[in-house]
Amino acid sequence: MTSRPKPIRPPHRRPWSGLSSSSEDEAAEAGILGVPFDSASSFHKGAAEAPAHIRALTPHVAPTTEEGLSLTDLRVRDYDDVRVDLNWERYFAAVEDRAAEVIKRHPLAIFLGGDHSVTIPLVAAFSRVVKGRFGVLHFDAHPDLEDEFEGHRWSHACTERRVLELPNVDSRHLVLVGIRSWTAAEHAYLTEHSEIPVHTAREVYRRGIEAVAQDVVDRLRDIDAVYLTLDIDGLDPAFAPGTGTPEAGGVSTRELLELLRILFARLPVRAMDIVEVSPPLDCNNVTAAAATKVIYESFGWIKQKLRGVESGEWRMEGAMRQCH
Ligand SMILES: [Mn+2]
Repeated sequence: MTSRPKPIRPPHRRPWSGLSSSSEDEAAEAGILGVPFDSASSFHKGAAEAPAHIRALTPHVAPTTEEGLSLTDLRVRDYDDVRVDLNWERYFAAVEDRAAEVIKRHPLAIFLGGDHSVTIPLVAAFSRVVKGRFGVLHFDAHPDLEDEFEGHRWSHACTERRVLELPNVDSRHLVLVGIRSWTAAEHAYLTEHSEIPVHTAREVYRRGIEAVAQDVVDRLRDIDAVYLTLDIDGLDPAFAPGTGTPEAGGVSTRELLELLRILFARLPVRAMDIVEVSPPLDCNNVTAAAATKVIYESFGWIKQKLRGVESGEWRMEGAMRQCH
């Protein structure tokens, strides 16, 4: 009997560009978990399709950063998705448990939403694992600070109110960036809680992303760990049209990458989620490609960090000097 040889695909034609070699790799630098849930979305849905869709793009992505840093020696472990359960409480409990394992095992945990409600169990998991004080960077067009929305405290408009209820988050360490739409209740809450730093999209435009990033670094400087929650609608709809609640006047993908580059170099970033990418609302994968770019750059930043923070910092400063 003759057996037909299996076609051999080049490494970057495999999921995660071939960086995810073993599903059992506990020593991987980055662990990835999908949370395909969008039932808490208040407007257009579709974010549940994002984890599978982003994965499907990755065989076509070259395993390098934008500055040519090779990622081929980086190890990534993909934990697949937390399969959706129609019992919302049981589902979020499962997400929290699975996420806690990923955060415990890997220097960087990357979570793919889902709508922004999934951040509630993800940050709860972070709180459980990290134990010490931690900071949260909330990149979003909206503050997500409603106490209850559309009859539920787990709406995607309530994410950061639930985060503030965790024992090891101080409201001074929840930093909002990209904001440009508020409900009356959110505005009242933020007026009452002036200790919560808010950097609007307009402030980013007027002061520049580096000045804003430095303020975020100063605010979170003495913190033990940082969680980044990235709502893709923080980007301008020109850069991220495929999302349920687009809001004009946002920051660019370039500015987001510069912000994250600075935060990764100077703060103990341990976990990141990317939420509200909605493939059925997207146009030529523009939004999913922005999310994928952020993930691959974060692979590069964590690689630089694990090989020594100094070199990461130096590379960043060097790159900045070249630009000026
Ligand atoms: Mn949000």
